[in-house]
Amino acid sequence: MENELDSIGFDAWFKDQAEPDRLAAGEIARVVAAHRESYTISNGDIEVPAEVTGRLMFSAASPLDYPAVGDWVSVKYLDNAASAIIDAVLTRKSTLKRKTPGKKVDFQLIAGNIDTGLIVQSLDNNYNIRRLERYLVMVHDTGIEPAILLSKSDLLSPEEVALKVADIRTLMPEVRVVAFSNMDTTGMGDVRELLKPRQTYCMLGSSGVGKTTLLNALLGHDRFATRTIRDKDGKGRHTTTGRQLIKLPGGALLIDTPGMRELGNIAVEAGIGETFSEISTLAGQCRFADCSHTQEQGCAILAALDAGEIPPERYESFMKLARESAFHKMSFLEKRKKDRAFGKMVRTVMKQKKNKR
Ligand SMILES: Nc1nc2c(ncn2[C@@H]2O[C@H](COP(=O)(O)OP(=O)(O)OP(=O)(O)O)[C@@H](O)[C@H]2O)c(=O)[nH]1
Ligand SMILES: [Mg+2]
Ligand SMILES: [Zn+2]
Repeated sequence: MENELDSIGFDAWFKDQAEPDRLAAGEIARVVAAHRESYTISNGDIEVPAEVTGRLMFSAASPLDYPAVGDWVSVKYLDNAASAIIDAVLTRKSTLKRKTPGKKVDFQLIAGNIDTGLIVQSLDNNYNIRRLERYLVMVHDTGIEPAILLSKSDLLSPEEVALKVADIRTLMPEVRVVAFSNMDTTGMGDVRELLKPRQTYCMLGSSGVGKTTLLNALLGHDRFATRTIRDKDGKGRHTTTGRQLIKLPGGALLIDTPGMRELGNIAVEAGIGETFSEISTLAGQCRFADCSHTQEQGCAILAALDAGEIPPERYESFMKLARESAFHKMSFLEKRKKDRAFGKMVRTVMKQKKNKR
């Protein structure tokens, strides 16, 4: 039994979280699909439908207390193991979440226990460095390792692809970047090499970038529905609706998710620091510890901006995310006041920069 759990990512760390007698009884499983109100769980051998106990529902204080795809759970099997009930979610190694769209600061759970977040962007009109930064912040914030997959390389010349990859490597030198095509299979070897057995990966990215097409390609057959040619622009529609964890032939565990329309404002701090590491390092050198990096004398970030060491767009997106992050810790009234004042400040700084040049 335990060996089968290992094959779907169970390791010593999770073993420590599980009650030994539940483990010995074969009552530990992984959530491999999350539907609206039910789940599919797997023990590495069989998959069965499952629901949560009333007690778990009752004691849940937030959506984060419910099981998500990727979670390890303790279960009781029913009807000769034809179905199961989930009574507890084991402590997560990592929690991939995003703020729900809208004003309220609520989180939506995307997946649990992800080792690597695969940020997928297509190299056509979906390619956008600023959006990439947002995804990176989201992934970094949860302590998950990010990797960037650039799909649809067949739509660009090899030179154009190389330029875009080089751009990203300059801005984010510590993140792995792979360009590939599901159509002409360029780079598929690199993608496969990235995916290690028993490690859990989650694909994140806008609708239509080719996440499910990649999953099918890695599986070697068209198991899951992708957007059809006729529905080419597929406005506002997601082809994938649920979240599923699939074991690939090489032994890696891959979660496909529906494309995200917007990331919402992300209330994060650690993630910003890592994604903008060159800027946050400078922040430590500002004269004032509470420097807002907008007007202070002795601000190391403004100095670097002036010296052209930080591109203005990068400064702007750092400030925007930092502001959103601080914003969510404030009350509504504070927010309204701050938002206007701060927006004005950043605009003034940018204007001064432009006038100088
Ligand atoms: N040219 C080209 N088209 C691709 C590639 N990969 C996927 N596509 C096409 O892009 C469209 C969208 O692909 P999907 O795999 O359904 O996209 P998705 O990211 O899963 O979208 P959602 O499930 O809505 O989030 C389909 O028409 C695919 O055939 C690629 O590498 N090159
Ligand atoms: Mg899909
Ligand atoms: Zn500063």
